[in-house]
Amino acid sequence: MRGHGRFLADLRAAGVLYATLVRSPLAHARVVGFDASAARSDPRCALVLGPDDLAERTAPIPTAWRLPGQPEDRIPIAAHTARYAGQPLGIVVADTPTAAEDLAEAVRLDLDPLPPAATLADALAEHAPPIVPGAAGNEAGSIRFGSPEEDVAAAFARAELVVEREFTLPRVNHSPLEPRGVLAEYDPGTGLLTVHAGSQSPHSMRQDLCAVLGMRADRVRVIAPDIGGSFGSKVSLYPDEAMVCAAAVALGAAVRWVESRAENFNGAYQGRGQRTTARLAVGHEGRFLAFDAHILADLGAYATQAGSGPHQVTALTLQGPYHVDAAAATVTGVYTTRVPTGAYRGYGMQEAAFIRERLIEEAARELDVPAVELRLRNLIRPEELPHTTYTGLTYDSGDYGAALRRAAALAERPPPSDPPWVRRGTAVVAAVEITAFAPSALLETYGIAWSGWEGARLRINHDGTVTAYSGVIAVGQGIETSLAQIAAEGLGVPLDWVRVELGDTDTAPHSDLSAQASRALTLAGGALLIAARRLADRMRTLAAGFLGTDPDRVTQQIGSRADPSSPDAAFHGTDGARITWREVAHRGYRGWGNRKDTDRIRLEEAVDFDPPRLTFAHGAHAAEVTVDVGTGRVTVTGYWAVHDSGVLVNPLIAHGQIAGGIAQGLGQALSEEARADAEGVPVTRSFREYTVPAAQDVPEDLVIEHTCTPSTAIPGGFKGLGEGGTLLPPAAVTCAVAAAVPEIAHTLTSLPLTPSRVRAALRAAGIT
Ligand code: SMO
Repeated sequence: MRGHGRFLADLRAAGVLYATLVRSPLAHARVVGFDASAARSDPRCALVLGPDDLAERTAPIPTAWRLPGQPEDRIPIAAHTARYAGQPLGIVVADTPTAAEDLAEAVRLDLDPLPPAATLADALAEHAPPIVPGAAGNEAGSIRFGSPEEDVAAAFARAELVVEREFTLPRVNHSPLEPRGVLAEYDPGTGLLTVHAGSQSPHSMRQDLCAVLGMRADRVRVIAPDIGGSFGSKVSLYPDEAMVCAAAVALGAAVRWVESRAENFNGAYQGRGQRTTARLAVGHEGRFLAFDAHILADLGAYATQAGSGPHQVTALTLQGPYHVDAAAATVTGVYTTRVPTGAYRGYGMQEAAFIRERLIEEAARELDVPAVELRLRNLIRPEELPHTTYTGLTYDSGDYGAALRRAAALAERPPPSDPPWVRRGTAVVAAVEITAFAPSALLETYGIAWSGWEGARLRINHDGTVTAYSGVIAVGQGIETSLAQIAAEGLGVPLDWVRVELGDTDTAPHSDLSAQASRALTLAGGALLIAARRLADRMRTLAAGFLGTDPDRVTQQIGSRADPSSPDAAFHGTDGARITWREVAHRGYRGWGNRKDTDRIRLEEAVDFDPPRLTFAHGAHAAEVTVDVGTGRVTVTGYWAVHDSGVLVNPLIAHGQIAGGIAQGLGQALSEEARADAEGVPVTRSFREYTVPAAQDVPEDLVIEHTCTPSTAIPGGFKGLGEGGTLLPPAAVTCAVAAAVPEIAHTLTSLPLTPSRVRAALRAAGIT
């Protein structure tokens, strides 16, 4: 950590102006007036755009992935009705950040309050206020995945035990270290809009910006600088970001906006937000017969780019790593007057794991069999792969039992003697993870309006150094290093000779989904590996020509030094003849040598890679917890994770990714909940009210191990792991609490397990 990163607020721009958003303080209101006359007459003011001005300059954001029956209702930049507290209604631009804040406060909003519907229950109530004008109610359509109704009914009819629960998974904030931000510069001379943005997906942002601003794609360039975390919160264009760009165009100047932490709490989209009724049917000898679920998804005030996507993934992945005779789930989207929800690391799979593993743990308790034993009995075995689930996912490779047995073995330790007010319990849970989200044709079948392929552009420079371009971006996940490793290993050059350039729509290969859905390393890395192997072949062929021998008689020595002028990296022919990598590059650039491929003189490859199918990572987590029955406080005293992400490129980064994911998952298990009052106004607006895990909340001796079943779909055998760590902590911790205090196990269906919630359950059970 050297402090040399360049984040949005670090970027320099000549004559930059500063923006502040004017946001609705109410959850639901008609905007009757937006009086900016005081602000506009202030000499520090450069520009104010209210709803009417924005209506002239912008179109709504195009949405994607709608549910069947979901009304056409796009997110406006110009809002004449506020549908959530914190919704941006206008923008003020001034010569300093302080002036912009002062002048934004001077804008007089005249709001005509409408009744809020802050919760799923409120939004679905009989006389609920309509949130989407013209829609029949606040339901936003439904979709069902899985087995035919009669198969599910038959499986439940055969059951010896049915476990049914209602699960509540609250909204959470992503809490990236760096909030959102945009630096937009418009050059009236060239008509070019250059946007630096904390975006997970610069190409999609450009596409949406073009639609919103009515601009040509060749006139809009989006660049993602270093980004301090995102976790799904920066995947789509936001209205406030679009307003900053519209202001830059209007002014013909550079405008910067850096989101405050308070804004991030109520203006950035949230994650999760689901109420689900789910059942598990268990047959003879504890065989799982069927899962089914009905998911109510809290979409918030608008359907975002992801919209109901995460909840659909919950439905798609409910079955997890287990055999069943039938499985089905229905998702119903519901509008509420709260900030929209969207993608969050784990993308519906954490929710699915929580629901499934809780049902299994409850079944084990009711059957009085060890839960690990029940899981092992029902896991899909390695020799049964590939296996297609009832929702049409084809698991490619893995050994689910090996991971579960290993996690269980790691967690086995003699219990210490606890004081009488402490209960201790352990649980082991499992999940399969969709990774490498592609191929494009599969996305098309799900009605997703993006492509899944990734490109790579790889160039050997005249001095033998290497430049790699990719459309994925860096959000702190170390992807530059992992991609450099893939290129270096594929070419046979030292790592330090490779520079990786990411996230610039002018230079990067096209990428719609970019760094989302545990896909950057697998797909961009897969493309890069293909490009590197091709270039390595061309270098060898060139070298053979210079050495006067056949390519297959040439051996390549990898330089050991971090110095591109080092003579170590060389091709050896027969009879001791040799030529350095650098010299081959140098001559190659000049078109020297006996070259048959004169149409390809440049030492550059561009590869597009659309994999044949999804690839599935998997894992098992074990948690040991103590429950203080006096205070209700849950402490995680041990945590063991076994992951399989195929071939690991950089084990240290893999460890960090899984560890970070576990920490984030523990937060959702124990403390995180984005709450609003009855009027729908957020009450968690800072880290005082919204508790993310601190160092002392994560076990110091966190154990992370890896097993390896290579992907059969991705060159290199890589599988994704960006989200894997977050999938299981809520399930593991909650099941461990259930094991510690079986008297309250049946009530453990809602997160987070705060002391007050646990104590209420303990009290209801007569324990405290
Ligand atoms: S939740 Mo992610 O950025 O796929």
